[in-house]
Amino acid sequence: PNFLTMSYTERAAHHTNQTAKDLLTLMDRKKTNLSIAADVVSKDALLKLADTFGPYICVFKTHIDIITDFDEDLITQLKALSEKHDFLIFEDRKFADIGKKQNPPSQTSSLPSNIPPTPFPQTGNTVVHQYASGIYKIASWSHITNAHPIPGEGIIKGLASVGLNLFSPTTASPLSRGLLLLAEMSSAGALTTGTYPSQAYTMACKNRDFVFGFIGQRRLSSEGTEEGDEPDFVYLTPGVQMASKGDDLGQQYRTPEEVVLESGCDVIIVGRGLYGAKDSKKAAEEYRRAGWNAYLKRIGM
Ligand code: BMP
Repeated sequence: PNFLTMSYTERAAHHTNQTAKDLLTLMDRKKTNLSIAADVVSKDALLKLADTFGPYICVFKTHIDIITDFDEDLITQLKALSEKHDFLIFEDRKFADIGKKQNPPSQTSSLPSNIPPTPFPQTGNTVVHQYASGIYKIASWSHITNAHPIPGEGIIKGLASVGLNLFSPTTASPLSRGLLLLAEMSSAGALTTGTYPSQAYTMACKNRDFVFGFIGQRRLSSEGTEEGDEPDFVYLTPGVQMASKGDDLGQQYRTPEEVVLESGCDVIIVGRGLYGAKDSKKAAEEYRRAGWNAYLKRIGM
């Protein structure tokens, strides 16, 4: 199948991960492939961005650790806005640590009886805790998160042991989360070159229940996979702006057309181009329309 010329909704049927299906159908339903990179440092500012840009976006991308006055109420309100405006939340955590212990010791027998069992696998290591625990408890609220493939496949296994085993506390239904691998970065001098993206691709192919796509600059080829057997992935692409080519710290920008039409990516992630604009709604509509028209052109509509 040629996924490049297929609609997002048609592609949803080629995914098993529920978050992937939700995202792809949401995009067509809401006619948007725009995501905002909400890089602000206060709770109020973050919620304001979610409410202002919510009607125009499919994904609200956070860096929750830059919020100075983070509290649990922020998460409650952000979840409510995600339902109100129909968008998914993506915590851009860029996990990069180990996922599984080399030789998991048998821990249950050695635990003192006053320590309650942890809700997640005892064999998981650093990323398991970073995803499930701490102050932010990312897995409990973020539909999507991402990881660098640099530590090897164990990082995916560790994160999946959390993200695929969560249940809604209210309805008890499964909350299957989704993971993106960072295949390429937008910044100048990034080390994601050579065989790095294709190795990320291979890791993703082996873990399609959880990994449904990439953060990258272009759709990756499927060299090595048998014809007719090619899997689909969703590509979310940062480094998008229409008015500027870059910043003074190495960010490199491309336009929505270059990203969606020429490079075959799916979601444009825009930060300063949106929240830095004088007229938020005008900018949101311009980026939404540019991204959407590029998609329609690509699928021949
Ligand atoms: P801006 O559009 O303001 O340059 O923001 C880009 C956003 O995308 C930031 O949140 C950054 O963390 C993220 N990002 C990136 O710029 N390049 C990458 O390769 C990967 C990213 O996640």
